[in-house]
Amino acid sequence: MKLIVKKCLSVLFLLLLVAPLLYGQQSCLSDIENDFQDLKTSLKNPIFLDPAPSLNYDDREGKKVLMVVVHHTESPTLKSTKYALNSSGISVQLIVDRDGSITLMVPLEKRAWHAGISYAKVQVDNVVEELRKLNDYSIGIEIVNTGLEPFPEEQMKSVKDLILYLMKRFKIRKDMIFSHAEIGTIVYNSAIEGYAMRKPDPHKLFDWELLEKSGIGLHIGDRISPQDAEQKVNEVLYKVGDKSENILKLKKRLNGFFYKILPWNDREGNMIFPDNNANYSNEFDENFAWVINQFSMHHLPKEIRKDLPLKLEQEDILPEFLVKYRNLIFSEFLSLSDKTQLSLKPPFLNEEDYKHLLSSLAEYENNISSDAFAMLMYKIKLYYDSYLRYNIRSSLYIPFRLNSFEKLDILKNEILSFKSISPEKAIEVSNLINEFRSKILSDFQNFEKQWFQEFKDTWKQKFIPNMERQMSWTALHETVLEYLEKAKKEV
Ligand SMILES: *[C@@H]1O[C@H](CO)[C@@H](O)[C@H](O)[C@H]1NC(C)=O
Ligand SMILES: *[C@@H]1O[C@H](CO)[C@@H](O)[C@H](O)[C@H]1NC(C)=O
Ligand SMILES: CC(=O)N[C@H]1CO[C@H](CO)[C@@H](O)[C@@H]1O
Ligand SMILES: [Zn+2]
Repeated sequence: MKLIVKKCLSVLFLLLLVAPLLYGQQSCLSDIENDFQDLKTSLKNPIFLDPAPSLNYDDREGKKVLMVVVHHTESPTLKSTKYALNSSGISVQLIVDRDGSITLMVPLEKRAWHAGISYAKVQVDNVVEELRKLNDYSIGIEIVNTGLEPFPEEQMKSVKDLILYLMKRFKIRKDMIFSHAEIGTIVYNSAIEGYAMRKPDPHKLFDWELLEKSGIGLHIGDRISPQDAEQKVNEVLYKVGDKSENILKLKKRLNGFFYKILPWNDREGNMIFPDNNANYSNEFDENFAWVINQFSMHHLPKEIRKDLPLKLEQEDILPEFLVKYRNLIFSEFLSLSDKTQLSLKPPFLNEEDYKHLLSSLAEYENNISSDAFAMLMYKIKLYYDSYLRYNIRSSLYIPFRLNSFEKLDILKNEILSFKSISPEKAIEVSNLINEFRSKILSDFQNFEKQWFQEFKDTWKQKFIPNMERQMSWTALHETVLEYLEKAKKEV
């Protein structure tokens, strides 16, 4: 940093002689360095600069910064967060670590890629607009948190200071501070043949009340007593499945407050936009339950919010049947290994080639062993523990599967290139390996099918009904909404 400034100053000195008034000292620093200096001057918190590759962000194309979107990272550390962002080719302007330190990664005026599919109905220069693709209008803050733990005080304090700084610098209104969960809309996901909320971050333990006390965002906070809140929760006005004009009114009210009521896309993948004045049904359907979930995670009072699920799904959908496939594939390998050894035992191979064969088999065993499967299970579990649980993907075990086949090719080539193998034995062993290959291929395919099916069934039979019960509309939601509408008018 110092070096750049020095070099700049000397250039500046020359320029000043030639063209005074043309260049200010600021022009010597890049945008991100200017932001960094300004943050360091304005905030007491430790600030770090670690620019993201410019490939991972771009220009706002003339759009103005209007809002802040907060996230939790899911990744357990600052380092793993940076790695995860970069390796997915995405970005965020700022990351706040557990100790409260702040890392600046993207120039604040630039468009980082953190909000994805998103929507908010907001006021821009006194006109109500439905905005989508909120990366254009927002500054993103990632908060290091696995999604399963509280946010430390130090960290919350830095988030607060940072948002106050951004509000002041970009003239962001206090009602324009959003969670990723509530702007992230609902989408149709063909893998589960159903609708899902895209993002659950930051989770229910995020301290919205602290922010609101400092003039950030709208929240009912302690304007309702825990006793009153508790009592209202038990007063159920509507629940999933109900139909009424009041539910229709409520949908319009929530859209007026900023939420997207209809999903982002329909079953055919067509985008549903605009939402405003759309033909809402008067039913409290599954999609609306998701909207209520989005609203609840941010706006219910702390004492009530704590009873929402921390993760979106409470059902553990870890495929027990994995063990069955592990044993099946491993026993098929053992059988291949036995048959190959029996077929190629000296004198059919010379001693040297036979030793080589045994070590090649052992190496392959390593790749398809119980240990390798245990690793696969562990990864799947991690995946289920994280927020993408509702979005099944096969990408986790595809490398494992590919690896099994690639390494099998290597094994086969090694065996066929032994000097002492006869043409007849080469054919015999080739056939054994090919047979093994088609068996484990069908095992993997069955595994995939069963896993997906199990996931879908659990999703539909257990998770969705649970979620719907949690989201039964209560008098509390209406009370909170009433407060928020009033507070918004006063912004
Ligand atoms: C970011 O990702 C790019 C492309 O994958 C890679 O070349 C680069 O080394 C990564 N940078 C960091 C800091 O990890
Ligand atoms: C509005 O929705 C109802 C029920 O879903 C449907 O019958 C009607 O045709 C829709 N009207 C318009 C204008 O889309
Ligand atoms: C997935 C897996 O188990 N891969 C292993 C395959 O075998 C090589 C060599 O034995 C190991 O380095 C890999 O980790
Ligand atoms: Zn997020």
